[in-house]
Amino acid sequence: MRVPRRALAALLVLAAVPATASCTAAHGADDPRPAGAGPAALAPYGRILPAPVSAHAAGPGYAFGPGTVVRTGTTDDEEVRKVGELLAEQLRGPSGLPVPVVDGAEGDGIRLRIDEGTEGAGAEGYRLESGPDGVTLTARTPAGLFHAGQTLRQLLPVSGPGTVPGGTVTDAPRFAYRGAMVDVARHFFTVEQVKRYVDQLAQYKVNTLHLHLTDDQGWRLAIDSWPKLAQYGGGSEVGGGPGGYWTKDQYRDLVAYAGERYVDVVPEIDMPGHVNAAQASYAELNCDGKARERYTGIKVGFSSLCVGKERTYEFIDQVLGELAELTPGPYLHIGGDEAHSTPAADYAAFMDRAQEAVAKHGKTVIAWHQLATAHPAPGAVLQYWGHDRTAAPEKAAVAAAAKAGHPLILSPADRLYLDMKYDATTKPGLAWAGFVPVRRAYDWDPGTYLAGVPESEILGVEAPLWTETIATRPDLEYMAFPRVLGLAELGWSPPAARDWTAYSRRLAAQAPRLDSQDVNYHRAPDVPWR
Ligand code: IFG
Repeated sequence: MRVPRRALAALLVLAAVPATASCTAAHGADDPRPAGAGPAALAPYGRILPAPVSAHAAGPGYAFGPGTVVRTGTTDDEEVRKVGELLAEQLRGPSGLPVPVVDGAEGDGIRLRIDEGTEGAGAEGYRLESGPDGVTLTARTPAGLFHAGQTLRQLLPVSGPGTVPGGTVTDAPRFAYRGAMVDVARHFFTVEQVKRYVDQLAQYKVNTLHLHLTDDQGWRLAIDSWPKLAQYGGGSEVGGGPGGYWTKDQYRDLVAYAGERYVDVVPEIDMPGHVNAAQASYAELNCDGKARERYTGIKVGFSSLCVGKERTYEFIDQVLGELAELTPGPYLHIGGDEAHSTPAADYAAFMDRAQEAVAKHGKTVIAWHQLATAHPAPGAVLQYWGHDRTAAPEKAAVAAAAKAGHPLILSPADRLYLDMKYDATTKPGLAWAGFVPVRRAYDWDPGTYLAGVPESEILGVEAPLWTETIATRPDLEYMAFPRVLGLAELGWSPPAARDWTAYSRRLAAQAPRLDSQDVNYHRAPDVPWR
């Protein structure tokens, strides 16, 4: 009886994989060392991060070399062509090869295809098939093709030409919202510095950048109707440095750059607390009619907009209106945290009107979870930043809000706050939520994290990076990497792939790539770096 070729090929692959490993995690398929001999090099399909739904090495691969072209197919879909151009650009750099982009779907090379029928791909997933004549990336959407391209990058050597091993990856994300936040208010960062973070995040399929634009220490985005907010309120920062701000054109440029990498920008104007920079810029925003001094310390909770003044609501309406025009994505974040100087009843009344303003400008609210103590508007999303020591009633109020139809973004401070020190030796960072080593940031399950909150009520996860103590790109990268790769896995990979030992090996295998990109990551002792 002749064994069909495909079945034989499948048998060969399975035979090569240790009995314990499933096809999903085909890492170690050709592991040359006896089990337990320490972390040997992972096979290419076994070191994709975030771990895909399924990856199978099989058959001969594709020689990526001087003749390689990217084919964006016959579709006249301009967006597909842009994905192809960006992928080609991302491949040219490390390989030094020309990698031209050509029309015409047929022929050798890297082929990008939109196929509505791509099994199980959803809005962001894809299929990748590699064989002797090339690599075919198939997805239902351009976003899926972009993500397929990021996986392809990891199947190639970090630099130079190489072979994409033969095989297939089928993949789709677990959560829709996979975010990272940068606080540009405590310390100012330039658009170029944030673009670099976007490049690194998009490489690991993170799809949301939350920008904390305003706080007590700085207002970082120009607002036409209130020009002194940025001109004066942006003129300092924690520690008394010069601060800075982004013009609208600079902000538009960042939003477009992120969008090309399928990263949505969620801008945050924190209110009614965390508003000293605004109240230093305009006396009329203070109940006593006196402008505040600019603040360069790191205390929180001392400022509050004047809830009883109508001018306050004109202010937030005009600011949110201008921000909505700059925001292609669905969300505006209105903060709502640490309003310790706003009486509870005033806070609720204020947040009612702030949420009306967001809806009036056609956007959906995201707010820190304290909004659950007031009246979250229909569809408002709550961002939970509690931790293991958060009181049970507070957790219960968040769970109740989730049950009442408010999706949650999980940002546990003692898991995902990237400004938390790794350990006592970490120079930058804070420690109010405890130390967060790499394993602690990864080794938890968002699907079961909050009692009474099923996975269906979890929109996703986000890792905030607050910058009270972080003022430079090297420090930002040191705190964010490698922990933000854990965020990427938690947000994307199937629950079955969540295993610290396996993940730590995938993470270690990213070191050559991070080194080649000059990322200043923390070589944490709990990761088996080579
Ligand atoms: N909590 C404050 C942040 C920042 C943070 C530093 C939130 C929502 C502590 N609010 O986190 O402004 O100061 O770790």
